[in-house]
Amino acid sequence: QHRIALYPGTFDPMTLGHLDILKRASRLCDRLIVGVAINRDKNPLFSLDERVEMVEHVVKPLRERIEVEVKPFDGLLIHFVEACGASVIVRGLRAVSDFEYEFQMAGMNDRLNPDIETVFLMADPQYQTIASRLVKEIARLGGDIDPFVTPEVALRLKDRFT
Ligand code: COD
Repeated sequence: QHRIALYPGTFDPMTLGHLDILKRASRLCDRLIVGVAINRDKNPLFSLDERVEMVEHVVKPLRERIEVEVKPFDGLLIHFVEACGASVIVRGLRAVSDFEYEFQMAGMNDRLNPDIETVFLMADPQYQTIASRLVKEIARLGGDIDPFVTPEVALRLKDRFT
């Protein structure tokens, strides 16, 4: 059976926490699609194109082992999952604070399509506290972001704030 998993997110920008989840997910499926959400509500710092480019760069090494695709999406997640032919949604869990939001989303998506399973993965402890929101704040205030993102993403953040 050819199992397709979808890892959706805003990825504004993709961090080492996201990458760790991606690596773990790549061991659980035959094909992995990273869905980059337009997410107008979150008012992203990086444009959709920039976010897709950064994800493309980050996933390159994974392609030696598994088929990885990066696709932008708008609208309802479950419709996108169906259009991709995926059977699994991958989400990352950090602390308890993530749980309520993730629990609700997984529950609602299950109501919308019970044949699609949401799977939660935990990042390695060294990446668990990394959040795109805080990385952007640190970059904006001139702090060192190198431990939290890939060099490519770090460059873009530094560019954006100088
Ligand atoms: N360690 C582990 N996991 C992490 C880390 C970390 N350091 N950082 C982030 N993650 C996880 C997040 O918990 C999340 O699961 C995933 O990585 C992506 O994170 P983000 O922040 O980039 O993405 P989100 O949470 O903004 O993505 C939300 C969606 C865009 C998926 C959601 O809003 C959505 O589905 N939108 C489409 C509209 C829709 O269908 N709405 C109805 C939903 S029921």
